[in-house]
Amino acid sequence: MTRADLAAQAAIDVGACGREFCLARVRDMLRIRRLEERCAQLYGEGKIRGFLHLAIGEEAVAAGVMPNLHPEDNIVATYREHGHALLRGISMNAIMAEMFGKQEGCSRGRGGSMHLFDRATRFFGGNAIVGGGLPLAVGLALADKLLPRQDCVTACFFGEGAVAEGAFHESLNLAMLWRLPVLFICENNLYAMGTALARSQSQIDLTKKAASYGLPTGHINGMNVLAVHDAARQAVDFVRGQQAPFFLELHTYRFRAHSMFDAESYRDKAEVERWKQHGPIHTLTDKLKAAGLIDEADFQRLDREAEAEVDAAVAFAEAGSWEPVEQLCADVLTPAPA
Ligand SMILES: Cc1ncc(C[n+]2csc(CCOP(=O)(O)OP(=O)(O)O)c2C)c(N)n1
Ligand SMILES: [Mg+2]
Repeated sequence: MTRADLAAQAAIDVGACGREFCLARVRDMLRIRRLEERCAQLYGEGKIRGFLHLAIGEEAVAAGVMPNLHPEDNIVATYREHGHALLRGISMNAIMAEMFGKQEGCSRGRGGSMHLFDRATRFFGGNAIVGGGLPLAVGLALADKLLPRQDCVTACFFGEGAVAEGAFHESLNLAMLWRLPVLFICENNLYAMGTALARSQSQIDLTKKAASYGLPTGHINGMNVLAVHDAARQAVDFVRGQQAPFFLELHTYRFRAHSMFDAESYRDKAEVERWKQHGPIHTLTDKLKAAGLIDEADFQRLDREAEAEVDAAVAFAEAGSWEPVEQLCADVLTPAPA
């Protein structure tokens, strides 16, 4: 994919995509947004504990990429993965129960926010380690190649902070050397905790790092769900068809703090406000309204549905059960006595 192709994608208009397709993307992003807003509230109430990283503002990433994947494809994500898990098909009930630490959660309450996992949908986490998902994705793709599981793709999401890790470079190198079907999706939200990319990297065009290992690359406005969808469709087609890796950089921005503990002293409020003007939900909704494809009532209906789904998920999580303490050591590997 060339830069010219990507520029063409920026011009994708809602009319060409159609009302139903666009409504589905609004619905997807609203489901993520309302789920995460409620998580923040529940965190304040002490119902959700531990670490919590929200992707509010970044919803177009998961909403643009996920519809392009097949059920047999693998997904690996970071600790900012609630939306990815949800749109991959893990139920909101199972996600919320996991947030609460209840055994009805998708990781049986043992993972929490950062470790959502679901074998049935081939959602292989939820990774707390920066860059930790990349070798895992390469391993999954290698297994697919050797078994073989034909025509599968492994989609690997990671933040731009991962490019500072050796695992990033080793993973891209091996994926290219062994021609493994991995779609590397870099969610470049400009900051790794409080460190701006430009403060830590001499080369901030991350596609150049990937290109140095021979991967084909593309970069795109990650706040525009239609552009993300189109770029991801082409990238997924490439990876599936060529059985070779591809690197996609999505320019995005988180509207909230890095996690629930972050004074945000590394960026000013005006910058956040500027990015909010490009918020993925309202920009798409505004375009759809301007094109006469939807009206406010359509939006309100989707919003009510998302809120109702969240209400039901919270009730499910509240009614869930704690793992009995006797099971504390189940699945814990202990070394054999010497
Ligand atoms: C190997 C490792 N080093 C440091 C950390 C601490 N840490 C947690 S999140 C984070 C920033 C990662 O930023 P980025 O990859 O850009 O993802 P984002 O949080 O922006 O989505 C760091 C340094 C970690 N989890 N793992
Ligand atoms: Mg980042």
